Amino acid sequence: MIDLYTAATPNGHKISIALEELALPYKLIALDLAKREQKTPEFLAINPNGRIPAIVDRDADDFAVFESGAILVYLAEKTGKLMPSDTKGRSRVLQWLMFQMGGIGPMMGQANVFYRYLPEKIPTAIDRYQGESKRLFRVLDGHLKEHEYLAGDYSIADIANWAWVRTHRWSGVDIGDLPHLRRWRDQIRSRPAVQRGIERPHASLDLDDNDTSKERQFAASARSMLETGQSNTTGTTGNTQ
Ligand SMILES: N[C@@H](CCC(=O)N[C@@H](CS)C(=O)NCC(=O)O)C(=O)O
Repeated sequence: MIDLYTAATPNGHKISIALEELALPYKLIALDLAKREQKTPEFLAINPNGRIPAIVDRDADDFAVFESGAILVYLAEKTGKLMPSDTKGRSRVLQWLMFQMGGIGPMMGQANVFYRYLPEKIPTAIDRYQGESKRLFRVLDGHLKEHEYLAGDYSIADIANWAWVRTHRWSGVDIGDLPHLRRWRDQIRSRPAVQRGIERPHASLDLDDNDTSKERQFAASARSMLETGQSNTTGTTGNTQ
């Protein structure tokens, strides 16, 4: 059994999707980020960075893993699924996984902070992070023009990137002119395990609809995390990068 510490965010969804795809039994432990449950001493013992997601593998001497990319690799290697084991195939998956971890996630996370959460609107910062997110989306679109998935068969690289790309509207980045990215987004969204994964720990803001009151609520809760985090020694920024 795997304990999954999570919340309804893109990084959390990567892991619930992977666990659903792999049909691994898991126990969900939903942390309320606005109540700072990710900063308790108990959770910091599992993830010293004080952020979700994290897992504890009860079948492997309570081995704890934090950082969503590292968790995905751990789960893929544990099961021998969602990532090939040959050197080149594995490297291709890791390249697109790192692309998400080092690019898509941080850029969209900062776009959310400047576009949605901070009360002060700084146009150059918004343009910078939305522009860089869009540039990265174009890279994905160009690759997906020639490939069904990012790295050979459907893999943890697709899961990691998809969990963020689906939230493009929240970051204010349009994908109307990126047909291959939209094809891939829709194809992955149709997978039953993916649909279950994004409902864990509970249904999140539906990023494809325009419910402004829910949006306001979600942004207010993220904003409060951002503000309370400023003086905290664990360096929280309340964002989802
Ligand atoms: N690089 C980390 C990022 C984790 C992260 O930013 N998690 C966010 C939610 S998606 C979080 O826990 N935010 C709460 C906080 O900053 O206190 C990963 O991929 O696991």
